[in-house]
Amino acid sequence: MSQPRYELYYHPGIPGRLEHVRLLLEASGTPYTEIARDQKDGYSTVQKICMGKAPESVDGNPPMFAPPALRVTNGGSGNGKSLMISQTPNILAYLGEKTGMDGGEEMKWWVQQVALTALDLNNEVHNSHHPVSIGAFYEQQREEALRNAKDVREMRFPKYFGYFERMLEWNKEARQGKYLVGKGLTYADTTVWQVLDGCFFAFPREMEVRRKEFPGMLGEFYEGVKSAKGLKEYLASERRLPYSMGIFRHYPELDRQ
Ligand SMILES: N[C@@H](CCC(=O)N[C@@H](CS)C(=O)NCC(=O)O)C(=O)O
Repeated sequence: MSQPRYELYYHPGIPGRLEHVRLLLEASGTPYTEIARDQKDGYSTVQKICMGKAPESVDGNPPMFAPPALRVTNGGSGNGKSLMISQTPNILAYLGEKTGMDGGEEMKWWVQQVALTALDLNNEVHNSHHPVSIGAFYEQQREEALRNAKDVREMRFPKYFGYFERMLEWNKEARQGKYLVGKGLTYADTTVWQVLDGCFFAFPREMEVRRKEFPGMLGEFYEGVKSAKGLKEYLASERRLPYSMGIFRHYPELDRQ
């Protein structure tokens, strides 16, 4: 039986939400291609299928709301057609199960719970620079962004980081795990790691202070995941895109003053 083929649909130049999916695949050593980066005119295919008013459906799959999306061929559906799904946590749950990055039957709901929490923080950080309108420029909502980013840094960071830190302690106590859930690396770890890494880029001053407050999470855990098998090589490669004008943006005025 042939291996499933994983194709990712996303914007070509930013880590964005697809980075959570890339990290899962890279950490598990699973091959994939990116339509917008690996195919000539691939981005117009992404736009046709995932964006716009009337996105095209593929192989009878339902229409996509927005990128990222995953297309699986040879997935064992038995009907010879591909499966196409969107929504970051949905893609993570699907691939987590296929690659063993979901912690297995006993742990998978907790893995998903932690990843969903990290994605909530992901959204809050995005909204810190776009608190009024996703469609408008940052400069048009700068005043509100200053207020919102302060709230995210001062009120929300301690709540999220405290929870992740408690997860680490719980997992260490319950099963001597060095990651968040269970014995090995799961997509809970890669998803949390990506959000923390984005926060280090967006709010370097704030994160330097928080590192001292949450040394387990922002020190040991953060460094440990960074050097995990598969991720270390990926993070040093050209496949890892730099942050720019995506979810994580560095506006010095939004950082701790
Ligand atoms: N909740 C969705 C959000 C998807 C989303 O906002 N995608 C962005 C890029 S990160 C996009 O390209 N949106 C285009 C649009 O909304 O038209 C997910 O997690 O996948």
